[in-house]
Amino acid sequence: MTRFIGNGKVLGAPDSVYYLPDFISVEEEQTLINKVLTAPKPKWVHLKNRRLQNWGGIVMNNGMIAEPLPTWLTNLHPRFQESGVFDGLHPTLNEPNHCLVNEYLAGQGILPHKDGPAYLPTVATVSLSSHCILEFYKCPTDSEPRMDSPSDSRNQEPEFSILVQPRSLLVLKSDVYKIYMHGIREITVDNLAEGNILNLKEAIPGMDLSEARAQQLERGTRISLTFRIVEKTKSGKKFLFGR
Ligand SMILES: O=C(O)CCC(=O)C(=O)O
Repeated sequence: MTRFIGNGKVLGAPDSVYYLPDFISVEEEQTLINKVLTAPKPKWVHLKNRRLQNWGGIVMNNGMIAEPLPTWLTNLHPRFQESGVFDGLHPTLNEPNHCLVNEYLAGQGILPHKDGPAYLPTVATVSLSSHCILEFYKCPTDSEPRMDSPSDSRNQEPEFSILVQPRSLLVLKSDVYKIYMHGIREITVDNLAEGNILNLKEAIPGMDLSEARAQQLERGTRISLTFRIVEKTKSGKKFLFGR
């Protein structure tokens, strides 16, 4: 099966959302979960509604002090290349140098936000262990909520949603990256009749749409690996001494 992202373009979504089910195998998923869960304790940053690990360096306004990604993450690079995930973004950069790992317990989520200009405008997310529904909101033109200062849009209805299953790849590009905010509601059960889920057919194969819409999916603990390219990077020494 070819994994070219063009084959997973989500119809009806603004440009551009791609969803590829079974991007990794069950064995690869288990290996990645083990790597995340056995990372050194100080690697975890505990936030109110999730915990996360930062791999590749700390992203700041003026770029990133780059550290190599560990091989358990770079092992996915050939598959990203084969799928063309990061093609056409930059003359020389076409593989991710940064990965934010998020862990959400059932009922945890993330407020709507944009990923911001430190990254080239593509994020590729590999999901592990549990599903979630990512909701998309058009960003008010006068505000720029980012990962570090999200917007509280909990009372606003999302324009559309994507059901993200374990082992899938979700790629957000172009307008959806630059103009839309994405977030995950803090609930424990997802009712698939609600919201405007655009990829139900692909995410729940073997069911017709009315059957799929009748499903209630209970969330478990979910881990997401979110890969991006930071354009401006320096080594630690150069960053400190400005050379
Ligand atoms: O966990 C996800 O799929 C989304 C994570 C996210 O929005 C982020 O890391 O900015």
